[in-house]
Amino acid sequence: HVLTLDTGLIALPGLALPYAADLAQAVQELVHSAPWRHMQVPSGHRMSAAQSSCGDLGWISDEHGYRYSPTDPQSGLAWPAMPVVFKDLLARIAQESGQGPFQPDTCLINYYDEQAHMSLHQDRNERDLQHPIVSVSLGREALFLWGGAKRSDPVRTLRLRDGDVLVWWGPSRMNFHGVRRLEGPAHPLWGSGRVNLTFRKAG
Ligand code: MD3
Ligand code: FE
Repeated sequence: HVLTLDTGLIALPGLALPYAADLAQAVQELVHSAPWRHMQVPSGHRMSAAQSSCGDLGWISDEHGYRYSPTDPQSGLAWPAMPVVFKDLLARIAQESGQGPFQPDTCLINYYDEQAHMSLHQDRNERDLQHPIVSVSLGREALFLWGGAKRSDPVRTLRLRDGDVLVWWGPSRMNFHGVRRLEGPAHPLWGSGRVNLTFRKAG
């Protein structure tokens, strides 16, 4: 079912669950080619969530700033292609949400362990901010922080569970957001961590 949470934000709880086994295998293969890494942010800190990317572009961060790159700076090679199961899932999300077809040229893959979090931020490195962002939560539950268009706006908390899909566009696309911490028990397939996929059209 589809829940409208705000203008430009819908949730599709558990929609990715039937894809879990194939997604787990695809992520495992992806991180074989483009291993998990903790990017450095311009302030010099290392992000606590580990990341990888696939598609024509990948999100990177270093001492010079945040941007999208056609190559993985760690290998100098193109990012791995978007796995078929990612595209299949995205087609299902488009069908169910009525917001597609999505034309992502990248999927950023975040991995959270027990200690990881993601500070409140906006996503604005994409060339055209009109394109929706689709996020897919896999594995352990997370306490998600969901603010407004200004950093100072009040922040709500939302529990993101295994298989939950969110589609963000319009005014919600610019909401500040973050991940406070993981919650709940380990997951039979994903273990004590959590994986989040965000599909974007960045270029
Ligand atoms: C709202 N990821 O990768 S998913 C990120 O759980 C990111 O890993 C979090 O924030 C995670 O940038 C949150 C939900 C999400 C993702 C992207 C958004 C919400 C968003 C982009 C714009 C607005
Ligand atoms: Fe984000």
